[in-house]
Amino acid sequence: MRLVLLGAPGSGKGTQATRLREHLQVPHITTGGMLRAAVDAGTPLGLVVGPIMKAGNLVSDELMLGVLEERFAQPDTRNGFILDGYPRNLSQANALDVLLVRIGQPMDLAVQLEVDQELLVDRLAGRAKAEGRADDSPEAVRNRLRVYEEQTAPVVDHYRTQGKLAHLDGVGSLDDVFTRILEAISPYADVG
Ligand code: B4P
Repeated sequence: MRLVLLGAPGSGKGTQATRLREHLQVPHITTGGMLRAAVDAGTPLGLVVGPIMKAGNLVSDELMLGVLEERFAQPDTRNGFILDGYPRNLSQANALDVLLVRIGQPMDLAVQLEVDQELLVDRLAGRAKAEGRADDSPEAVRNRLRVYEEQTAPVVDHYRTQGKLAHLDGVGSLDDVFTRILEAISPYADVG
């Protein structure tokens, strides 16, 4: 199964991807997670992207493509993947199409999780309290939601046009949302 998860910050992409990884037994590729690991380790990449992420802005397309290409060069991606956090704009969506065709792994489906903005803000405020993530401050969250509307929302149409979009309600319990995703991906995966 080759799956892309789309949705605003706080829509549950990372949360559901973790569950899907166990279920589908394919790697969860999280660009946000990879960048946070680089920041925590103080690598040259981390030093560059740390302030950008803290402000809730997008890291440059060029840097992100490098990170992604390196990840897809790992052998564990050959039997499928769950991609979470990429693409975040149309240029990344086009670059991803090219990359996946080049490695002979065109994606099966993009799943979009739809959640109202008010609920997104509540969820991220909850995570800010629980985890203290640098980009969950109220100011960064406002910016991330704005960046999503301006740059990432058009990616949904990119996949709709390709006939590869499943648009799902992301509101409800973690189990409810997970069940909706399993139903949407069932034609593409042996998910039991
Ligand atoms: P990400 O790590 O992708 O952050 P995110 O959009 O907030 O989503 P995340 O997956 O973490 O949260 P989730 O919705 O699961 O990106 C962080 C930053 O990295 C970006 O701002 C950018 O700077 C950079 N970046 C990453 N990829 C990039 C790219 N391709 N190009 C450029 N820059 C890039 O969950 C949020 C909260 O909601 C959690 O607390 C969770 O418990 C809760 N929640 C989830 N589902 C719920 C439910 N059903 N009910 C109640 N709460 C729920």
